[in-house]
Order: sequence, then structure tokens, then C-alpha cells
Amino acid sequence: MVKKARDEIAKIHDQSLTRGNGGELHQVAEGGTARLTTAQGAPVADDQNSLKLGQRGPTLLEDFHFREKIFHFDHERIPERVVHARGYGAHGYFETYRSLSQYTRADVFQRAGEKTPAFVRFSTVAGSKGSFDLPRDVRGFAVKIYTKEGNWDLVGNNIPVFFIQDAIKFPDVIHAVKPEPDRAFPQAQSAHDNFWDFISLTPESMHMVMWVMSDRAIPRSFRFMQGFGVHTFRFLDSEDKSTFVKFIWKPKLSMQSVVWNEAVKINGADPDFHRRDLWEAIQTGNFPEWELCVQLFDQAFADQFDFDVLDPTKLIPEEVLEPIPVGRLVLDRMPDNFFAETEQVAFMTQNVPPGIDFSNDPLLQGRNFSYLDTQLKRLGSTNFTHLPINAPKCPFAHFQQDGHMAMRNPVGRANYQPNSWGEGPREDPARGFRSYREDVEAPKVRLRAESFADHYSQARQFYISQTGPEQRHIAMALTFELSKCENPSIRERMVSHLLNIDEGLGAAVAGRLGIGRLPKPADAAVAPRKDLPPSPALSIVRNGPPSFAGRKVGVLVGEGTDAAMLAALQTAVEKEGATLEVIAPHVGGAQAKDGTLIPAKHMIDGGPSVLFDAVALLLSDAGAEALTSEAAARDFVADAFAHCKFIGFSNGAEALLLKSGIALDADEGLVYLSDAGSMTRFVETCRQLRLWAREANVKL
Ligand code: HDD
Repeated sequence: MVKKARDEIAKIHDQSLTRGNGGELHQVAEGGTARLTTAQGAPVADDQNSLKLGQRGPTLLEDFHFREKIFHFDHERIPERVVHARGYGAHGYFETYRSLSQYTRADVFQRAGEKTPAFVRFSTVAGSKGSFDLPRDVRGFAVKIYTKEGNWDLVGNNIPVFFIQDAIKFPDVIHAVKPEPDRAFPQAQSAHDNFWDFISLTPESMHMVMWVMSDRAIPRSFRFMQGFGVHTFRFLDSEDKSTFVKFIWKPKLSMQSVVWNEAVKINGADPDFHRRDLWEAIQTGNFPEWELCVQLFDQAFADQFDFDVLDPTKLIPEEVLEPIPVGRLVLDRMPDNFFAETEQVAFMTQNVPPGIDFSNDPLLQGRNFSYLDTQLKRLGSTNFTHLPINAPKCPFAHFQQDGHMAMRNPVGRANYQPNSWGEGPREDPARGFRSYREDVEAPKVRLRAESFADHYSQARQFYISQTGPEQRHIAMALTFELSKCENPSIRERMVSHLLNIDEGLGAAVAGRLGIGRLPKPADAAVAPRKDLPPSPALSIVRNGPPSFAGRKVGVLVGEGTDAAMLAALQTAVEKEGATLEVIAPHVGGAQAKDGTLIPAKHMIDGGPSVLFDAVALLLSDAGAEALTSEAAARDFVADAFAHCKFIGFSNGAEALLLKSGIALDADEGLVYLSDAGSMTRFVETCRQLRLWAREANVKL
């Protein structure tokens, strides 16, 4: 329709029109380029100078082109999200593995092999839109699946539990973590008094605090993160029989995180580290992929489970209830326009299709109000569902009308139902959305359920499930964060909670904080249980990838590098499904031993080793010697070593290694590179991602 109308107009005005990149029609200027017009379509003759009275005179109000341009510019910004302001999205699809009709009538889970369009937005929580990608923070993992029976939004995080048990506390936890209101700092940091003051007064947050202080909060890439729906939801089958369900996204390339010292440096070297990573992966056809797994259980399981399944500060360990893979999510296309899609996408927990329903989790119940409410503030109109990114991709019909910026307007006479005009849509009791019928008889109370009272046992379970290095990272993170608190009583209060989680952890953090006498453990409503067994599934290191695929090697070259060695390394890296980037002392590259130019993506100052998963030093004697006087080159090597990365090195690289304080035989993480075989061995070694044994020496 629209195209036809436009073509008509073109004909009427006898004007040639052409299609722009976005597919829309343009007027054609001389020379064939699109003609610049005002928003009203009037061709513009001069976009460089405003209309003035005389050459040096004042600008005239009459200049409608100038006024329209500035007016529009002045209003370009919309309010950033009150949380999760910084995010990055991508399109893709969800592919159903098998029919789940036994549990749910949700259309998206009926047919094996069916692909349903999806959009995902990853985010940090605390920072503003312009903050950096690697603060210590929770990551949002919001998925919109455009099912044939309405949009399903699974608005999750990369952590399966939450800070609070009741949505009424959400403004408090967010106020506490955001910049302090009198001074407006720190930005994108939880390391400050207000946050830890609130947390130390909120024992229910202790389980989540363990996760946020772990390496989960500094992921290497969105591609290497798990995602969680957090709450218990319900599946409803065609008879409305209910099965409880928890949703987990598992990355195909397994999990990986960076270390804190690295994160701090990445934020300076490339504040867009995670965005760039997703952009590059998708643009090069390495489409990120996650499996959707479900934990299914009934009321009988819920009744005998140690904790309340409605409590969002608890999880069900995978060892207790196995997650079943039911489909996969593949991201294969970046948005055409960041604002139109990633910024304007509106995720809402209450977007569920028939067959999926809520549980009474008090956090989820509150979210179901908040997400609709916030979209009006952010997007400015109740008609935000008219935006293409938010509109369902299935047919839809209702009697909602008018309002600001209504783009899709109903035709016909009847704008209500029932009506006797025979117009408009009607309800469908058989296929329509039905809530789970739950018989509830209870007093109206403002209370926290007693079954929500144990705040320490699962926090402890998380901690004891970690490997040694991961436990150390938690202790170091807590120490760092609390060291930024100026008020000593906040530190002590936190230590008193840690003592309930693990005495060793509490004592270690207290020691590092210089707290001489341990405080007494915090009063606990329910005594912390020490009998929960470790859950290996909770560790990142125990669940590392089988290969180095999707990772990146940074290769430092210099004058006289052996180009054949570089080619051999490139072959080995690519065979593994990983990528390689070259760093040279100068912009453009370096002259190889055979006189050819080795092109480089980065010059040494712009390509620090923190941007890579492993590094190789392919240097001649002279090339290495020349680099020894460059601080950036020494940091490249020293940081790679300190961050426990694998380092491949050629014969000539010795001088640079030594000058960076590293002995050639320091440990097995240093791999000598000579022939093709050694390149393959190096890449195979890199599959471990980090040599954690080195950590004892480098004291991360
Ligand atoms: Fe929330 C955004 C995830 C609790 C209120 N939340 C938001 C986003 C994610 C989450 C991923 C970003 C969506 C996007 O990319 O646009 N939120 C969670 C998870 C929670 C959670 C996993 C706990 C399990 N949130 C939560 C509570 C409330 C909110 C308890 C309020 C009572 N969240 C919001 C919000 C946001 C939001 C204010 C800000 C922007 C938006 O919704 O669209 O409504």
C-alpha cells in the first residue's frame, strides 16, 4: 500500500525517486545521489549556512530549515533506562528441539525444528548509557521471541538469583548501587559506601553477593555467559495442568571470564569491548549460540525442596534437577539502527504467550507492573508497541486506539465489542491466554514468608562449589569493594555476614581489610546449613570449553619477524575456530624477514594484551630488542603473564620476555614456537584458557 502510494506521488510530481540504504524512497539530486530535503520533503539548497540578515547579521526566525533541524536535534535523546541503561542487542532466531506439548501449549514449543524470530539485548545494570563494558556488575540477558501467539519476553540476567525477595525493595537496591545522589559518583561501580551499607543491612542479598563478587560479574564476552530467567514460571498444557519451570541459557562456547586487574585495563583500552566482540562475531559469521534448558518440576518436588521455589534468592542446583535442553538461540544479524532497535526495544516480563504463566514469586509479580510502566516514560507513548522492534510478528487485532504517534489506525465503524456490525476481532476462549487457576484463601498481609528466611546456606553452597582460584577471586573482590567504603562499620557488618557463609572467607577478607578482631557472625533468622553439597555446575572453571573456538590470539610482531611462522600460527588458530590479530610497533605493520610487509590491526599502544585470550611473540632478535624500550610492549608481555594467559614465543622474543621480568622457563604456560607442530600444540594448550596454577606466583 505505502509503496503504491509513494509511486503514485512520484508519478504525479514527475520526479525520479530512488531507494536508499534503508529501503525508503529518496528524491534524486543531480549526479544521482539522494537529494537532501527537510522532514516535510522540501528540497534543501544550502545546508551549510543559516539565513541571515546581511553577511554578518543575525539569523532570521524565518529559516524553517534551520529551525526544524535544530528542533529535531534538541529532542534526539529519550530517557535512558533507569537500570540496564547500557546495552547491546542483536537479532536471531530460536529453534525448537522437540515438542513440549506434554507440558505446555505455548506455540513456540510445539514443533521440532521450527525457527522463531528473536531479539536479544545484553546489558550492564548500574552504569549509564555511556559507561564502559566491564564494570563488576550483573549482566542483563533479555530475550524477545516473536512467537506465533504473541511476544514472549524472558527478561533475565547472567546470574540465577537476585538481591532482594520482594519487588518493593527494588528502588532501594538500585538507589544504593547507583552514583551517590549528593556527589553523583561513582559511575558504574558497586565499590562504595551506599551500596555496601544497603547490602550489609539486607541479609537476603548474600547469595547474590557471592555471585556478583565472583568472576561471573566480569564476563569475557556476552557470548560466553549463561542466562537465567531467575524466577519459577509455570508451563500450562492444553488442559491447564501446571508444571513449574525455570529457564537457563547455556552458551555453546562455554563460559569464560576475565580477571579484575584485566577488566580495569580493558575498560580503558576498549570501553566497548563487549559490544565490539558481539559485532565482530556476527559480522564475521561466527554466530553466537545458546541452548535453552528447562528445569521442570511439580508441586510435590517444590514441597520437598529445601527452599521455597518462589524465593528469587534461591536456585535449584543442576545436580538436584537436571536442566533439559529444549531449543537453541542463534544471533545472526546486527540491528540496522541502534536507536530504532536496541534503544527502543521494550522488554516486559508480563509478555507471555498462552501456555506460559507466572508463579507467585513476589519479585516477578512486582516486575510485571514495572516493565509496562517504564516503557511509557522511556518511549513517550502508549503506542510503543507500534514500533517495529516491539510489534508482534504474528497477526494481531484489538480495539486500542489513538494516543500519541499512533501509526497503525483501525478502519471501520466498530471500535468496541461486542458489536452487531459484524466487525472487529472477538475473544477465543479455547486458544486465548488463560491464567493458572489457583485456589487461594488467605488473609491480606504485608509479610515475608517464613520459607524465605534462610539467607546463607545457598550463598555458602555457591562458595564451596568454586575452584581455589575462583574462591580467591571472590575474597579479593570483596576486599577491593569494601576497601572503597570509608565507613569501617560497613566493612565489619559485611564481614559478620561472610562468617555465616564461610569462616575462612570471612577471616581472609577481614585480614586483608586490616580488621584485627573478627566481629561476631551476623544474627541469622535461620541457622546457616553446612550440609549442602558443592554443585560443580556453579563453577566457571570446572565448566570450561572443550576448544579454543571463538577466542582471540594477539600476535606481537616486529621488524624481521618470520612471516612463514606467522602464517603457520594463523593456520593453527583458524583450524581451531579462533581468530588472530597482529600487533606491530608502528601503524600499518612491520617488515618481515623476507622483506614483505606484515599488515597489523593494532599498533602496540592500541593493542594491549588484555584484549586477547592468549598472546604470541613472533619476534626476531632485533625486533625484540627494539621493543624492550617501549613501555607498551613490556606491559603487553607482563600483563599477559600476570593475567595467567598462555604465551607463545619465538626464538628471538627472549630479550623482550626477560626485560618484562619473565624467565623463559617460568612455567608451562610459556610455549616455545618454532614449527607448525608447535603452533598446534600452543593452540591446544590455549584450550585451558588460563594457567591458574600461575596465580600463586603473580598474586592476582
Ligand atoms: Fe529489571 C530492565 C532483568 C528485577 C524493573 N531488568 C531490566 C533489563 C533486564 C532486567 C535484563 C533490561 C531489559 C532491556 O534490555 O531493555 N530485572 C531483571 C532481572 C530481575 C529484575 C533478572 C530479577 C530477577 N527489574 C527487577 C525488579 C524491578 C525491575 C524487581 C522493579 C520492581 N527492570 C526494571 C525496569 C527496567 C528493567 C525499571 C528498566 C528499563 C526497562 O525495564 O525496560 O522496569
